[in-house]
Amino acid sequence: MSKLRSKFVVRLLAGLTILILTAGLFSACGGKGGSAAGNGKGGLDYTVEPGEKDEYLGFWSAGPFGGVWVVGLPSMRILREIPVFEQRAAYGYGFDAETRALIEPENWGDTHHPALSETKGEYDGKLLFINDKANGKLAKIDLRTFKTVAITRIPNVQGSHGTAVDPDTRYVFVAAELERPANQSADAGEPGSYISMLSAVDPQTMLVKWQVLTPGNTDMIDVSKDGRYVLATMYNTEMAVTLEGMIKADRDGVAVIDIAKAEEAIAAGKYTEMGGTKVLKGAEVENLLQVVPVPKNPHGVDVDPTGRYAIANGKLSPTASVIDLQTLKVVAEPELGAGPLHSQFDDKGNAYTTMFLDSTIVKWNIKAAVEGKPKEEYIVDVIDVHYNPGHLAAAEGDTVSPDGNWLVSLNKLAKDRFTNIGPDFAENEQLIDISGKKMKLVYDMPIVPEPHYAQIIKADKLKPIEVWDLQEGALETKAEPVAEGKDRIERRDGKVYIYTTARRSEYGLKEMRVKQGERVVLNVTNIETTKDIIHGLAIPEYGINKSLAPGETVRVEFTADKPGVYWLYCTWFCSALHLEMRSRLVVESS
Ligand code: K7E
Ligand code: CUA
Ligand code: CA
Repeated sequence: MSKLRSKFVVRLLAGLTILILTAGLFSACGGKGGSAAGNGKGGLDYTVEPGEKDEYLGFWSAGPFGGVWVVGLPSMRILREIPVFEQRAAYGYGFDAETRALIEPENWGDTHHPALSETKGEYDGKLLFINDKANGKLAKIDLRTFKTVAITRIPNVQGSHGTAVDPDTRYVFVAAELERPANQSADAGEPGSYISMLSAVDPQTMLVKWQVLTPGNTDMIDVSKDGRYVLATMYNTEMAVTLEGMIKADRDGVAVIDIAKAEEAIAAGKYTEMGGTKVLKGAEVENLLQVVPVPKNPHGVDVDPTGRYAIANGKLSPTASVIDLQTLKVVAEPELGAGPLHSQFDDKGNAYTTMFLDSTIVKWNIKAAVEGKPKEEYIVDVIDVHYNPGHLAAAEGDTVSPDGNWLVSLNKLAKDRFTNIGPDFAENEQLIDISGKKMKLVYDMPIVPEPHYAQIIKADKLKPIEVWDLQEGALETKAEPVAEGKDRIERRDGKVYIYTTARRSEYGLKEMRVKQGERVVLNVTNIETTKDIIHGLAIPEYGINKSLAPGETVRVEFTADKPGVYWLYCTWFCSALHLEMRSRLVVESS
């Protein structure tokens, strides 16, 4: 018997002993399997009983749904959507001047990469950033309210793609995947003259502080754990415009940009102005940008929790490239399987890499690979997923201390996993227990297409509000809170100001009488102080549709150009008399 096999037998026996012991434990206490200890088959329990709460929250990019799904883990229950780049009636998002200004003119987006804010390399639960690949935008979401509070258009780029923060959220970095001519007003120009760049955005002001031109398209990015480098894979170092051209070179590269050097160069005025921002030519500023060659057309690049290594995935090569961040040299190219795309990490020195073509996740030991150990030793385990995984997301996975318990495989194809729903299939998110040596698939969660990446944070790091403070709840739409009993209509400065309240089951004003042609400012406060009592207000004929959480005030403006009677009605089922909750807008013909 080979040494390896005898080792395996020893492990098997050890495993069996543990199994027998734990089985004994559960039969002794006679429970359902214990909540933390296991579900009776070894491993973690993923059941979250009715009434129980999830330990983690996952923020899923919703792809062309233009927003974010919030998912509880390990239950994999969808808890809400955060609308970002697209109007969403349920939340009244994009139905007032302020939120409409955020999403217009496109009113759609393609979100890929959520990036939670960090402090000292840990998710701090304050902010969430997400890109819009379609329209070159970046959004900021406040995690106290789960609302989109800012959207920035990144100048000079098409396809803002990879998105990442540094360990103290000094910047949000955004890659520009799709190259284009430097001057869009000129004719198409020679493809060789197209540009791509990496943008550094200030998380507070959401202004682009600087951009760095790169010698290839920037695709996926990550930041080193010491905040020194931002790294970007470039699959098109050829700067070609055809598929054949993009896969011509044997090696492409990872651009490594020194953040402090960029700041120095900006301070020293070594930039050119382009599209209103300061642009550094990566190749011309000394020590600003280095390219680490990796096998052709890499995709994901992920820095390991220790900060020592960055893993670039081969996509067209069956290998990952381990880049030593002290020397910026590739120190190992472990062979993993077909189509490696993205990596995540646990707390034990292992990486988990998706194999798009093999439909597997490979768990491998970084140290063993760097030490040049044989494949049987650095590959710890391989699990089948269903099917064709893109990203994967581990609990606290991009921090300096991943939790090493849960991993989700975000599979692009579901094929035979769910009931037929016509030719547009669901995608499949699979929950995997990574607490043991062997990965264990525990749950399939169908989801509408198509998420790309997700980040998973300990839920107790977030401190969301439940009931708005009256003043703060009026800020978003520049409204004025209306106190109970202060319902009124005022005419001044050529406008009609309607102030009213909403509570179960009535609006303060039963009737709102205006004259045809008058400009109306409607200001409504939900004066409830009980959590989860949400009211809506819709006057469809005037394009009005808002929702009001307890304590929230909204302001909408319209011109009463159509005479007649229009009911303002409540769109959230708030009480037994919800249907009766309405107020009459009477527009008297002039
Ligand atoms: Cu889908 Cu990160 Cu946009 Cu890879 S990207 S799969
Ligand atoms: Cu208020 Cu329904
Ligand atoms: Ca290439």
